[in-house]
Amino acid sequence: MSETADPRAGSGDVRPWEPCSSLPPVTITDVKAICTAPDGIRLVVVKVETSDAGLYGVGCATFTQRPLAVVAAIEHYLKPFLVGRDPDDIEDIWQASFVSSYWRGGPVLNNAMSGVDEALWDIKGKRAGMPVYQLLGGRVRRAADVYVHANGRDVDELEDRVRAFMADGFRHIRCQIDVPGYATYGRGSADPSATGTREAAADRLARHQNPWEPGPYCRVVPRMFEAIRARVGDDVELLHDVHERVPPIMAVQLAKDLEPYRLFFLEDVFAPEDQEYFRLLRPQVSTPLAMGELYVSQAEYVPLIRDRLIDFIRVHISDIGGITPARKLAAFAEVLGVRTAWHGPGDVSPVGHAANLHLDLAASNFGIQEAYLFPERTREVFPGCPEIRDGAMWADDRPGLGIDIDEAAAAKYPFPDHAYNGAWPEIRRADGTVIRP
Ligand code: GCO
Ligand code: MG
Repeated sequence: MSETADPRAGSGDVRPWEPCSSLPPVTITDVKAICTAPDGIRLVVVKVETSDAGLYGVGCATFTQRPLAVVAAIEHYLKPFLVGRDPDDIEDIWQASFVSSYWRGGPVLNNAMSGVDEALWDIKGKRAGMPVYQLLGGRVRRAADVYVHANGRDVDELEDRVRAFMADGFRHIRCQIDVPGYATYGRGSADPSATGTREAAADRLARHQNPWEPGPYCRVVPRMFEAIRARVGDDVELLHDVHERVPPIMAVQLAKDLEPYRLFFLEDVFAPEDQEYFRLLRPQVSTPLAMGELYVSQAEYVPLIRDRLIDFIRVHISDIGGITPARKLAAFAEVLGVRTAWHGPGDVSPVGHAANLHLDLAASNFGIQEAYLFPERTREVFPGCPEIRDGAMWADDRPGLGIDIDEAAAAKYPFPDHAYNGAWPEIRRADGTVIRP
């Protein structure tokens, strides 16, 4: 290989192959972490810049409970490791980055890698002149059906929210309800539009000071679905997130109690540490089961997919390292009849939602896409934020991921100066025992 032929000469890069000859050679010149919180939720996005002026990519690296640790992993380790490399070498860069820390994996390092990985897919699409879903095999559907979050202090308020979403064309609706006197998961602020304000954060923190008890929760939820299903009928898909909080045997009973209400899926009935209980639950109920937002490697999914113990994988894509591992996991799941339901709350950046969408459009085993209705100030920071209408998320034919970040607008929304820097406030049982959030 002649030294002059390789534009990376001297970069210390030891790959034994030439850059792609059908495209002008280009190298990575910068890897930047951009922090912004337009909705009061800490988001981290990576921007990979190249030697081709104007050619850059963006990727989601959002781990909202430890964002600054992800920024350090990006700036101190991935940036020096990647500058000078060929952005076309997505798989090689992912594999080399993964083992470069020797002790590898985990949400911090995976989120840092995801920001780079998604940005490289964005760049490859731009260089190829096509959207990422085309690089993944092309569309198999016109849009990705989504589910949205309805919650209420009581069944009447919840019914109002469900009916409002149904009137807006949504066909899949997650239902969560207060358990009076307890700090229950899934209750956004009283006013959803206030989600990102300091008052809402204080409100959430205050509510989290309440205790939480599994007994009252396990009694309220079946009554909620009995009432909601009776009031809104069968022509809407209802979902629920247990959020890993219930002792496993009580979760088994809860899943059985919910069977008559024909949920689209029941999520996180167990904590990752208790996943072997799926072998006890699976033969007892036909309620579809969704699991996995807390997993931080493909390997954790293997027994659940291999043995068909779940129906949907709930991958927070940046937590396992980006599009590159996610598309392989989706393919493995397809072989075993398990569907995708990529994690998509407010603490996945709009760039991450765009990555979800491109995978959704190209996967034959697509199940459902979780959506977050970003407010206008967030959409201002992220031009090209995927459009949601008629109960689905839509992509257009723009090359790459089809989304950008306006760095000036992002700078208008620094991380909140909140005491916990994004960590989840602890939640305790009535006797003071701290529990999983
Ligand atoms: C979901 C998740 C989220 C998580 C949040 C943690 O199903 O969307 O459970 O609501 O709680 O992403 O930061
Ligand atoms: Mg969840």
